[in-house]
Amino acid sequence: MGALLDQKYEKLFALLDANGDGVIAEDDFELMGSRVLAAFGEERTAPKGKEYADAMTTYWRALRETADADGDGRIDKGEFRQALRQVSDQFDVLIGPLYRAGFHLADRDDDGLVGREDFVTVISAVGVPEAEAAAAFDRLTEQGEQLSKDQLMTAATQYYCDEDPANTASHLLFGAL
Ligand SMILES: [Ca+2]
Ligand SMILES: [Ca+2]
Repeated sequence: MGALLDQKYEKLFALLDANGDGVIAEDDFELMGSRVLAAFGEERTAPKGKEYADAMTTYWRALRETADADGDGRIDKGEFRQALRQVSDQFDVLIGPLYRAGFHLADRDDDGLVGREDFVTVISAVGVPEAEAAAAFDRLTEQGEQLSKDQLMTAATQYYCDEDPANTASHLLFGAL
């Protein structure tokens, strides 16, 4: 695996290990999902809350089925890196839904655009410091005021799948590597 992808997956592991115990398990997804929904005051039963919770489940199941060879429900860093590489091959169906759902949560007025404050809310809810989340927004929008869903999905796809160092804004979606 290329060094850049490795660095990005390392960052994702640290964020997804929401309870910080060194492995990724279902409780981490529960915790992260709760934090994100709470940040927007959204219930799991509401349409956007359900979309997000379902997308978390899809992502977790894909990881578990790919990575958890011994079936103990815990994924360590090495297993994670290998599995994510495979899962990312099906980004659109296994990972993309989570980013679309996150965008929908942040797009409170449903106009297809997300402003800086709501972007910072969702990105910091997954564990990125606010200042880094704000800087990520400014890079992605090239200092613009609103982020489109296409811009976010391009950035997310490149984060998981792309190793071209020129795509800096995407690689720094979750802050410094
Ligand atoms: Ca954990
Ligand atoms: Ca909006």
